[in-house]
Amino acid sequence: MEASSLAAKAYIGIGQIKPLGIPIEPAAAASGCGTSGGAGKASCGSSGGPDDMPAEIWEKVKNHPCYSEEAHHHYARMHVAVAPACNIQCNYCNRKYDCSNESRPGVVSQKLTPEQAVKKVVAVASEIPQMTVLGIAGPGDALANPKKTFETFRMLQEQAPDIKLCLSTNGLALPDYVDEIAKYNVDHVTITINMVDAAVGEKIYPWIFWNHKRVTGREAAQILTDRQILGLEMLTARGILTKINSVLIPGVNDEHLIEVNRAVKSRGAFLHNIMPLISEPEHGTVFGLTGQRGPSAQELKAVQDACAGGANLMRHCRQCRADAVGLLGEDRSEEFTLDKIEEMEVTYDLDKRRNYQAKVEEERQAQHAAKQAALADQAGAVDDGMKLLVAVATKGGGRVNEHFGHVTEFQIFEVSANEALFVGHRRVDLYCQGGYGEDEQLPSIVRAINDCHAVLVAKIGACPRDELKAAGIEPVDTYVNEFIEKAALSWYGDYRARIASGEIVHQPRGDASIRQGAYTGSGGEALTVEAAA
Ligand code: CLF
Ligand code: SF4
Repeated sequence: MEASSLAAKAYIGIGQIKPLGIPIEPAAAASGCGTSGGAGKASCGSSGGPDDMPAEIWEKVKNHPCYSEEAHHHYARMHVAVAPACNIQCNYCNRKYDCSNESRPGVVSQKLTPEQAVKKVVAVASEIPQMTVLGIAGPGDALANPKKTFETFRMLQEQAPDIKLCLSTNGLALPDYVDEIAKYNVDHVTITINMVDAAVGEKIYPWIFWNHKRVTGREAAQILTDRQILGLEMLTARGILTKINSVLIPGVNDEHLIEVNRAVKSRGAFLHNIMPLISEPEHGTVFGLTGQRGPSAQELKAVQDACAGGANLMRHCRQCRADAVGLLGEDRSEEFTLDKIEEMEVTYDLDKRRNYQAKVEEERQAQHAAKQAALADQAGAVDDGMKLLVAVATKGGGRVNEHFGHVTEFQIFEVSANEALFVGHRRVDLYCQGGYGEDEQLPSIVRAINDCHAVLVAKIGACPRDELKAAGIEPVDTYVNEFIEKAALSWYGDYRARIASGEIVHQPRGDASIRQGAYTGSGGEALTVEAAA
């Protein structure tokens, strides 16, 4: 079909994408970091801290797991699936499944009424005191279901006033609801913007529903992009933080996303989240059925890197489902099904939540200070520009503290002589199942981190160690419980020393594949299938 044949013509390979280098005009009325932080200030995005942004912005992002990379290790979010209908069609979506704005196709949801949703949020907030954000992210479009969306926000504000409100939208209806969004104190809005050019858009969107009729082709894409940009400008003018999600579709919008990044930065977007297309035939989407592939890990990184200097990037997104509960990268939704909630004794104790979060904040500050002190020891090395990727096994606390066999997700750091930067994560299937290593999982784990020179772990068995070595990835278990950045820098220094002594010869690495399909980490089983409207 059209999408795949066009894909073949327009493909942009790794290395062909160049950094922007184009001056960005700041938005006049913007309040997000994208403008106040200075053009391209790398620290003023999801990886920024209180010193990188105005105090009122830091207040909004410091405990939002998606808007602050650091916060996502400590604070949880939840979604309630109150918005089944959609007003557009994306070629990567099959609404029998979930909304690809914020969730992967193939993982299904339990549709809730606003009353059920609020009950669920209060129950979760009582059990998980570090749950700080409620998002409405499908399974359709939050603003194509305005009554249910805003009724949920209204009731929740009355019952749990400390929870931040967040919504995700395709943007078509956004300009009509900006006042309502402001009225309910929704501080964070995600708009999925995959293009700012209707010629690109018509390859992604077959139709939109607009002014009571279906509009197709380039006209549909033009209306959609105009509405998205208008909505973004209106939110920025009201000081509401915005995050732009873009699905990277190789051959369709890969190079174009650099233009999208520039366009949204100039309109005050706080963050840009470039996510890989997830596309399999069994999802039943147009792209899945026409063989449109998703990007490799290096293709995704190439586009993200090419956007350096534009809107700040989010790199810790987990493309979570529309009923996700818990920390990013874990899913506790199974613990909070409606029947289980009915049996729970729920006490919403605001003081208890505040006290708990104050302790989380203390621990976070202590970790931050300890990490800075550890990094100070590493400063001063001569940087010749060589950058390497390392995969890290961690179960939290910012340390190398997980066994290789227990990893469901590696964190990836890009290391140079004096910097170790988080650049993403890679999902893998558990190697250790029921106490034994599953050797058939090893090739897929190697493929997921094949662009890395080393994997830092707390412990690793002989078999995976040999297999990794054979693949050219160095297993490293000498930094147990060290802070990740310090360990990565220290390994890098050692690696350079071994090259200099002739012990090893440096070899560039290849590409890695992004794992497709549903997350199989902590308890994320599919819920009831609910076909959306
Ligand atoms: Fe949910 Fe989205 Fe709000 Fe976060 S998710 S509505 S901003 S609370 Fe977060 Fe999930 Fe990525 Fe979305 S990790 S898919 S960016
Ligand atoms: Fe699907 Fe979301 Fe696109 Fe609507 S906006 S078609 S629900 S991915």
